[in-house]
Amino acid sequence: MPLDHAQPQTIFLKDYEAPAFAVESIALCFDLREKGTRVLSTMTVVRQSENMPNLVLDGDPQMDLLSIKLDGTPLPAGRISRAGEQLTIKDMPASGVLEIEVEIEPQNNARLEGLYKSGGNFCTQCEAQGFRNITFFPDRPDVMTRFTVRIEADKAAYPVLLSNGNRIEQGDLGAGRHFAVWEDPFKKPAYLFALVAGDLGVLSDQFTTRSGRTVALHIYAKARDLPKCQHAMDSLKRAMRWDEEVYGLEYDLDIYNIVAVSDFNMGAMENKSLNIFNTKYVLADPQIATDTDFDNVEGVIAHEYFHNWTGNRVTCRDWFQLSLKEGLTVFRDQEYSADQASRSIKRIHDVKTLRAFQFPEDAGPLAHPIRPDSYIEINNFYTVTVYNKGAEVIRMMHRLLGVEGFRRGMDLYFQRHDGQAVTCDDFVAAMEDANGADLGQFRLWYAQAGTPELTIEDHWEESTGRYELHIKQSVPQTPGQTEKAPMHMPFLLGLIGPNGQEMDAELVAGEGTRHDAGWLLHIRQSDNRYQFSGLGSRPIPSLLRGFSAPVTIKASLNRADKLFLTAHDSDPFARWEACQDVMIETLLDLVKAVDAGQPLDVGQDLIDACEKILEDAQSDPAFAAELMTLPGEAYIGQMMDVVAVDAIHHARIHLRHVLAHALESHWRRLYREMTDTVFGLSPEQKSRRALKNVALIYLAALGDNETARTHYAQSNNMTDRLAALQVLVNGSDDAARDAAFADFYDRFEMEDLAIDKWFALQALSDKPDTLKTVRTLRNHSAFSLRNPNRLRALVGSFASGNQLRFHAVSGEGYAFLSDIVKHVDQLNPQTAARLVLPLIRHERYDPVRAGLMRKQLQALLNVDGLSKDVYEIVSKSLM
Ligand code: 0A1
Ligand code: ZN
Repeated sequence: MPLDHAQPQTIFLKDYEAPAFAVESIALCFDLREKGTRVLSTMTVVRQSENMPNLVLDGDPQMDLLSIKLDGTPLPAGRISRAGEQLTIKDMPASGVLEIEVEIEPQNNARLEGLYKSGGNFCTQCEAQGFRNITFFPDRPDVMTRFTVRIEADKAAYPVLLSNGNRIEQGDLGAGRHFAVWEDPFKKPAYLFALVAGDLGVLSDQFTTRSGRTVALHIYAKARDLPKCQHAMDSLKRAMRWDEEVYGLEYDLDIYNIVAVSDFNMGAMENKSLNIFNTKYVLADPQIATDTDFDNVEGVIAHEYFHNWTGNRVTCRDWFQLSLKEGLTVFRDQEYSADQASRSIKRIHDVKTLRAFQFPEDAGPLAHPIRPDSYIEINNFYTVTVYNKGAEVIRMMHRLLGVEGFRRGMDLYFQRHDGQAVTCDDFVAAMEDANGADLGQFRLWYAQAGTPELTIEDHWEESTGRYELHIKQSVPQTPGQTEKAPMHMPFLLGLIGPNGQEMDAELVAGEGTRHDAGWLLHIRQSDNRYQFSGLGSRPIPSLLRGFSAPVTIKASLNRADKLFLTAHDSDPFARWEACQDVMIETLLDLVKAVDAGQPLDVGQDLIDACEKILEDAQSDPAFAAELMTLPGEAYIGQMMDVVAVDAIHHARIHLRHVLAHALESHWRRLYREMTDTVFGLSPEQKSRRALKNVALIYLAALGDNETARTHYAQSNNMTDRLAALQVLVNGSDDAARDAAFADFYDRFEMEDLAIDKWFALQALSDKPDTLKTVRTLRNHSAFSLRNPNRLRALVGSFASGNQLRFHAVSGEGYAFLSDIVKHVDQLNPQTAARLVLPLIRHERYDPVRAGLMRKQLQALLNVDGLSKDVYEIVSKSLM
């Protein structure tokens, strides 16, 4: 049990109570100094509930309370009590003005929550509960108030002073100091408060809304990074336009600021009109950012912008409702990105992310519904479940109600709830009421954890021309939820004839409708039967097109059917899925053969299918690249009862080797044909680069190191450079690898984001001495336990991205990780709790590994002063 939280408290959704007091307005004054910052808060507080005489404010137990006055008079000690995170003011009158002065130490704040320093500048992060580290306040999202913020600071060191809303005053204070006053006209919860003070450059632009208002757009970053901010700016303008066009949503202030900071626990934060971003999601130029980085910047810029309506204008009543804003906003950013380039590739990427991270979470000790019922530390619930499965749940409603129906629901949601803090139920009710729909059963998606499993069988009756699909669903047990009810979900189906065309048919039994994209079947029961008539021959079913529900499938489709779909399905997602399925099947067979010491056979049918893909690759190179990318080792592991760490690696290498040799001439041809002489960022150019770099991987599998060496030497952009390094770091040519890594370091020493890649790639190597390298890099002068990006690059990549070496049977990888977690926890518990995750799924491994993993978890649990963040994760994983 951690000492400083003798009994970490669990918070339950069922205990929710409306706030006893409202805060009508708050004026904050920050006196920023190097050795401590004073914060004076003046708030008007109004009682909401007669039978609650005491006002309870949240505040960090370490915070230095200097003075507290009510209506101008200091409060006597007997009226105040402080216990843990709470400050109680007894017998609060029906309304009053509270003045509270505190002193805080942003210069020593390594948690990166509340007010802290990054790169010499002051910045804040208040979601979820960081505001309580700044001052005493009812720090809960249903307390929304009007903020006025005055910032005073040294003028030379902190020329830029920013907060939310509009700047209404600024000036000099003498003695080298200056001030600015910001006022936010919109009521907001404290988690959306932000402040920045620093020496920053700015890239400025403007946007004219469709109603003709001009919005000033500013991106602040270190002066030397400004040239890397243009892509973020362009993305912001595209996102603003998209939200007007798709949802009729306009920006509501005259100014929109983004600040890039290099020490940040997460990706970015949607503070009202003052987004604070991890540099990773702002800075992009072709020299330091890959094509994927460019796409990520665009996606995150859009995500934070979209929060202005889904999150800020309408916010969450309590933190259990987090998916209300996050699931919805992820869905919106996914759709935005899908509209920018290739919709099908975006969908494939999103599904890969869901399967790689959310499915394991849903099947493990930390499984929780997208609206959790309880938590110890809310920061642990910014999960792929709440975010990405949450987005899938929204996507299913979008599919069930249709584009227009969904839009009607969104309109009603804003009409009803603008300016309010609401629940997931309120959202679903708006969708229902706008469409006269019944989403009663559908609501279970908010309450039940676990990935539903569909088992599908089909039956063809030649004599009647009838085809039947029998779909069974079951929702697995998850911690605390043993009884599950069947869910309502959309299942998109195609019926494909022997000529590869969609077949006409009539649905004669079962619930469903015909759409352009196929049959939209409704699954509601444990047992569902659908019958089609009017078919001239047996169809091949194209199942769960577009991944229309976040489920797993066991179907009776044979390998030939899947390869047929790979060649013919008109739904690109389903084509990719069919191909991956055959690859997985092949890989699992190879794993068995490796284990049994038997000869490894790939199957000519798969090789032929791949050859066909490469012959047709010109029409959509990025799609061919996706098709030819082998499932990752971790994903193969997920398909097994016990993860066969080493055999999986060998099987995958073998499959790549076979496909490389069998299709060598295609790889050489494509590598040549996909090489552009001029670099560009158009979707077509990115698409060709993607295939070229997949070709490079296969060429390297032929033992051709020369191509990667030349590829590195000739690369004029980070996508190519990284692709070459990725190959070299696993290759047999140590001299070439060392030379390339040394060159990379020298070239990018001043570029933190590039150096993160340098750390990450070395941690991802499949070489036997990788852990040794990682240990050495831990002591590298550029490494720091305090910078989350660097930590994730080295330690996160190794532990969560290198199954082979992290799970070395010696257990040394586990010991390394637990040691790091122990140290990081003392600085930054939120990040420590994320780093520890690769240890928690011990039940998936053989007894030796599982025992070694549990040993490290147990050791962590015994650490004195363990944070409740890490405590929650580790203790639940040992239950
Ligand atoms: N709301 C932000 C992400 C975010 C969440 C939590 C944080 O601290 C615990 C920080 C940022 C988003 O969804 O972008
Ligand atoms: Zn978000």
